[in-house]
Amino acid sequence: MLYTKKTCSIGIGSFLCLSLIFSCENYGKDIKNKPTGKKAYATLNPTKDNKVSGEIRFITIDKGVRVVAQIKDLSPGYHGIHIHEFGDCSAPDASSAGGHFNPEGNIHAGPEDLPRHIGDLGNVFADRHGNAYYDRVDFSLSLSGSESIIGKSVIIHEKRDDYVSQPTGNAGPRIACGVIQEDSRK
Ligand SMILES: [Cu+2]
Ligand SMILES: [Zn+2]
Repeated sequence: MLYTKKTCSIGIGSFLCLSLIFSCENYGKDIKNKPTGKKAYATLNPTKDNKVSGEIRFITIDKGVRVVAQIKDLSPGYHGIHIHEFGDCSAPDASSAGGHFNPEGNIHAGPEDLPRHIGDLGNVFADRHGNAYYDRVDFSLSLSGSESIIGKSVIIHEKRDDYVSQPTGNAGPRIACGVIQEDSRK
């Protein structure tokens, strides 16, 4: 009787303890991804003769900017994604968006490389249905100050960014474009 009771209380004890650990972990995660500053977004629209569209969001968190994008109607495989220097998608081929956003005059590279263009976000990967999902924390982006990305544009390319070819990663034509705007929604 006593033995059973003891086992039971140990059981409940560990359960409570485990739940506490798990909820603490989740609590920590929430804190880590909690917006701590400005947010921004861009609606991606297809350039002429393309049908690619999507949305990208930028959320300032504790140590960087979380970038989350959802893009559809791509050809399967990798496609370059960059922030370009002008918030102007008006040209049919989006050439009006200019080159990669690069206020520090660095070389073109991959998103995890330093130095790199601030705009070098790498590639999105589209599945066989043409859907791509991108979610990473970037430590070079900023939504405020002189190198803010607000008012710039996001471009999706037809080809994979090779992270090496200068100054564009040889990512080919621009297939979607969107202007980055501050998101004041709560
Ligand atoms: Cu680009
Ligand atoms: Zn670049």
